[in-house]
Amino acid sequence: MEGEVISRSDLGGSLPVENVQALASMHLKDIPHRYIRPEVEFDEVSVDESWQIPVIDMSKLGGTDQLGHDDESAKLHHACKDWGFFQLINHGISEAIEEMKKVTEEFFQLPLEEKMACAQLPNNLEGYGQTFVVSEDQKLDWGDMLFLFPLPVSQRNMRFWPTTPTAFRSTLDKYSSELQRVAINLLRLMAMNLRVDPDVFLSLFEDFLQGIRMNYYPPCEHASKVMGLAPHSDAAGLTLLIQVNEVQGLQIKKNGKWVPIKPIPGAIIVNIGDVLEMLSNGEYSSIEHRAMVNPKKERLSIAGFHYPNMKATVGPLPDLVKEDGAKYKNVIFEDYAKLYISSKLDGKSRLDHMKIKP
Ligand SMILES: O=C(O)CCC(=O)C(=O)O
Repeated sequence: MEGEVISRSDLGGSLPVENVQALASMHLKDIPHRYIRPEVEFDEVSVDESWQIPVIDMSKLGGTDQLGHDDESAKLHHACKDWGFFQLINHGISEAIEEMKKVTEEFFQLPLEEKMACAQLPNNLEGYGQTFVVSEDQKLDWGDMLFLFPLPVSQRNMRFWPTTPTAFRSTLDKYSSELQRVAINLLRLMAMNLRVDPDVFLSLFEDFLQGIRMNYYPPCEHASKVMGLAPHSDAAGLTLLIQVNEVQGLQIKKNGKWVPIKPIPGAIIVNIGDVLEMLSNGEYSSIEHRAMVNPKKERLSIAGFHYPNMKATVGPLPDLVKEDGAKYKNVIFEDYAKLYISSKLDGKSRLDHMKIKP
């Protein structure tokens, strides 16, 4: 797998659509029908405030070659099995996070023409625009995003990296490597919890492809009728997300209900992606989630996706296939990524394609 070039342009892209921040600034009485999602009003949202994702303390998890505090490792294992989502505190990268939040806010505040210097090109995922728009009649998300592949460094396409604010590039450079360090530590600990060889597990992630998606959701007077980001699970192995401002909007699906996540200030929200669900033969769950919009305030978030090598074969690890057999097919990650990108966001439907029917 060494030296494989990740030809991101081969992965496909999205159809171009209107800039939502510009659309929102017009304060239209009625918003275009493509943004209206009738189903939102009927979805059940949990009002039980005590129902929250687990909190994991990284400082209690030990080093990279040993299991740390048994209780905290067990908590991590249960968070991955039962929730597929948790908040990570004491992760040690607070300074990089704060700096990244600042440049992200500054980027989205730029005039549209300046942001468009980083606009997506046809059939390319990276840049400023939108993703997962694959047909002209599909419903649209109430948000814009800037997506970049900061790692591996050799694969960076600086064409899409903002030069304003001036600190953007150096800040993302620092943030992406610190975030990757946290992701690798977590993956190693998860491998140990799953009782698989951490080196074998991590070798699937060789080259450590990382995507960073900066989301901007403008306020919407019809917030109860639109969605910032449609329900989906992530294709990645592991996603590490931060909220840029205090506006909530992330919801996860649990027992048929949408559970709003209350971010702990400074925490990283971690979630299991489809790849980890497949590798763990379903022991860990990739959870459906969505982003809702605020009627009055803009919302920003930054998702960091940690993918396996594009040429890696992803499927249940032999040690985790028990008597009931493999629950997922094997797939080359590049093929899964193409399938993921070429379809609209639709819950866990793409992962369902990988399931072996009993
Ligand atoms: O904005 C959020 O909280 C969720 C973002 C997300 O799910 C994504 O970028 O894939």
